[in-house]
Order: sequence, then C-alpha cells, then structure tokens
Amino acid sequence: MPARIYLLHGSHPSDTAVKAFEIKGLPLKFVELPISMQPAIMKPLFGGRTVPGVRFEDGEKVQGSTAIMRALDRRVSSPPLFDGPAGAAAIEEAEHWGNDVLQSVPRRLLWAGFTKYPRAMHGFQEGARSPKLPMPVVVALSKVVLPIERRLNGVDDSTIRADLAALPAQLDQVDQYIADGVLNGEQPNAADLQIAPSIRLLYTLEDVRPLVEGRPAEAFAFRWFPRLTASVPSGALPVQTAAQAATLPAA
Ligand SMILES: N[C@@H](CCC(=O)N[C@@H](CS)C(=O)NCC(=O)O)C(=O)O
Repeated sequence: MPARIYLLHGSHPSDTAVKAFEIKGLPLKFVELPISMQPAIMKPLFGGRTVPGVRFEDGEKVQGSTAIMRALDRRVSSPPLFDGPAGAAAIEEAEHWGNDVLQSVPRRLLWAGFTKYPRAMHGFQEGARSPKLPMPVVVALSKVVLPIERRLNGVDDSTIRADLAALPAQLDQVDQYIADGVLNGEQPNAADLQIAPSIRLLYTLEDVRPLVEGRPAEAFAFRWFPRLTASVPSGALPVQTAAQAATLPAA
C-alpha cells in the first residue's frame, strides 16, 4: 500500500511534500482534510496540529514538510533533496529559512485578504480532490473559518503591516539564493520545494503581486509548481496602489 498523506488543499507545505514524493517517484494516497479541521484530526493522529503528515507503508508517521523531505531522503537516496551542487549546508539553511520565516507570510496575508474578500476563497478550491463547495456555502463557511484561522495564524493589523514591511527584503533573499545557485538549480532540492510554493501563493494576492513580478523569484516560483488562476483582488491589504506596493506598505 502506498504512503498516505494528510493534507489540506491549497496548503503550500502540503504542496512541498507532495512534490517531494513525485520527485522521488513514490506513489501516494491522498487524505484531503476539510478546511480548519487540521487541529482536530492531525493532533490525535500525528501529535501536532498541522498538515502535512505522512503515514508510510511500514507505519512510520512523519509530520511537517521538512521532516517529510528528510524521511524521503532516508528512504530513497536519489535524487537527493538535501544535497546538490550548492552544498548540503547552504540547502539546509535556505530550507530552514523557508520553513521558519517565509512560510507563514503568505498564510497570514491570505487569511487577511480573505477577511476582506471571503468570496475569493471559492477560487482556491481549483484542483481539489474533494467536491467543490458552491459560493453560498463558501461564504457561509467563511464566517466560521476566518475567525479560527486568524487566531491560529496570529493575523491582525500589526502582524499584517509587519509582514508587508518585511516582504521586499524577504524577496531579495530569495533572489539572492537564486543568484548564489542555492535555489533554481537543474534538479529541485528541499529549499526549492519549500520556498517556491510560498512565492506562488504570495503571487495570488493582487496587492503584493507587483512586488514579485519581474524578479528572478517569479519565474522560479512557477518552474516546478503551476501558476494558480485563483487570486485575491487588490484592496484587500493595507497597500494603497500597485506603485506603492512596489516600494512600501501604506503608513
Ligand atoms: N512548518 C510546518 C507547518 C505547516 C502548517 O502550519 N500548516 C498549516 C496549513 S498551511 C496548518 O495545518 N495549520 C493549522 C494550524 O496551525 O493549526 C510544515 O511545513 O509542515
């Protein structure tokens, strides 16, 4: 029986883990959780409250995108995810930064965006394995889901402003990793798989898209992960115009 992955559709660390399985050529069975149900389902199964989690065919359970990629490297050594021309230490450092720093930024910004435009959540069901919810259900569900997700992810005015202020330097960091050959090499490594899905999600926010467009990070984001058609309209976040978005968040 193939390994089983517990995930949430649209979750970028879940995309990381799925792509890592694909690269290793390992089959995977999908268990797609309903939105905001991760703590209730994942905690008893894996010990922690987040997706992704994997149950391998021999019963080993691994939770978290980083741990899953390491477990995959232990099980199938080629192609390696934590080694390559850039060197293992540089790949590990970039992967940790992607997990510890960058990953939560699109998560917080998206929940802030959905707070302003709950209907935008509907489009993010694109490609889901479970049946698509109709718009009225999405809107009704958003009244329950949004307060939960805002609390779980620490979304408030000050965290959103801080995220927007930090974003240009974080995107510079991604471009620097690309320039240094840590990211975007011939074969994707763990840092590529960790960081690209975060940039891809940031790109769905029309308010921050101008910050990403034209950078090396833009092409990098869509090299191994297809562009999403879903988006959150501009005006959702405290940036006033596309021109300002390219420089500073609104005061
Ligand atoms: N850094 C971890 C965290 C993953 C994470 O936070 N996943 C989110 C979905 S994108 C989640 O399950 N959140 C539920 C919660 O925080 O309770 C990883 O890469 O696996």
